[in-house]
Amino acid sequence: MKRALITGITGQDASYLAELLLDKGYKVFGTTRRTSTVNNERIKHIEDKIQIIPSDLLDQSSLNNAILESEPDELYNLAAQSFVKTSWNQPVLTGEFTALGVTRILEAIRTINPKIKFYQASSSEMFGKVTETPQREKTRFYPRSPYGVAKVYGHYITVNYRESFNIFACSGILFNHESPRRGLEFVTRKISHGVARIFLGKQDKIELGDLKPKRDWGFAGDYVEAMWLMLQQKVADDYVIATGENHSVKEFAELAFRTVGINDWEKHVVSNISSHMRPAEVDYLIGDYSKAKKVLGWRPKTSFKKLVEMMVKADIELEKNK
Ligand code: NDP
Ligand code: GDR
Repeated sequence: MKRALITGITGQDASYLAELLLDKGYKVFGTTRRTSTVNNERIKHIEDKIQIIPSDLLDQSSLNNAILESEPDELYNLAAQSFVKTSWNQPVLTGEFTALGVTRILEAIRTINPKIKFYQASSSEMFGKVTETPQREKTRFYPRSPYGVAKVYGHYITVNYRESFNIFACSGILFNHESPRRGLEFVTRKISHGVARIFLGKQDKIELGDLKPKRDWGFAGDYVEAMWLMLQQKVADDYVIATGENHSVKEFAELAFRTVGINDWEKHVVSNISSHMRPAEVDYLIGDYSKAKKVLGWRPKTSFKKLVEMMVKADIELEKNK
């Protein structure tokens, strides 16, 4: 039985990855940081099948201990301060978690068991103000937020430990991926949740920021399979994971409203650009996943329309039962 350790087990991606690994017969361990209230919503349905280990990205000994306790064959580093907007309010902490946290884990692997295969959750935010379209593995990074900068560090330290110490370390450069388990502060879930509540007569408007930015949005459940595939290869490498299609925030909102039969959607959306302004914006992302398709045999399975419908339907069910 293979063993896997996932950092940030309470997060969106970790919940899907844990399901996938359990289905494949893995023994799954996950780390949680200490919080004053338990935050296990996303993994409630599998809680009895996984083993939780307390550990924080800031605390080296807790990371060492997580590895000593779980003895993993594969380690997936999904923990991070992952909200781009917050990274301007907490730039140093974002660097500590999202950048230096990666080095702490790699150091733990290097000193405890360098045979552990490592996955780093890199991001399309590293491309930021894009220098090439579509973005691929060799596209120059131009991050636009403390989060993006921290992810660039995490990416290069992963490459560096692979080249310096021969650790099997992969970096998955994942474009935005969403699901009904997405945090409510991200724009897609904010929209699907707001649309559900408007449909049920519980609210009238959603306040958003700029509706123009475009993202390459995929389904998180499809993307965790790519993470696993990367660690099953003979050689460690880096891959872009995306759908190859992008849409604006406006298109997402329009489709979400149409899903519930509301066509005059603009009546329900307030675009308050100044109060949601980011000091620097990422306007346009679209990924080229041809390397992942060729080497990993991976491709996205869920269309944009299906994703939007899935999220709105799930939020209607959630809000109906409240
Ligand atoms: P989430 O925000 O849903 O989950 C992040 C996880 O990290 C949570 O479990 C959180 O714990 C944990 N965490 C935060 N800070 C610490 C810390 N100091 N020590 C230990 N754990 C911590 O993110 P996603 O699931 O969406 O993303 C997973 C990873 O992939 C992240 O690294 C993200 O940056 C990256 N990524 C995500 C993309 C996306 O579109 N979803 C795209 C590209 C990259 P808690 O619940 O306690 O807050
Ligand atoms: P992003 O996701 O920054 O791409 O990072 P987010 O959903 O926060 O923003 C996407 C775009 O929508 C615009 N926007 C709004 N965003 C939010 N959150 N709330 C609003 O009301 C709103 N109105 C417009 C934003 O300005 C932006 O242009 C996500 C995270 O999961 C990262 O961790 C991950 O690395 C990247 O995706 C790839």
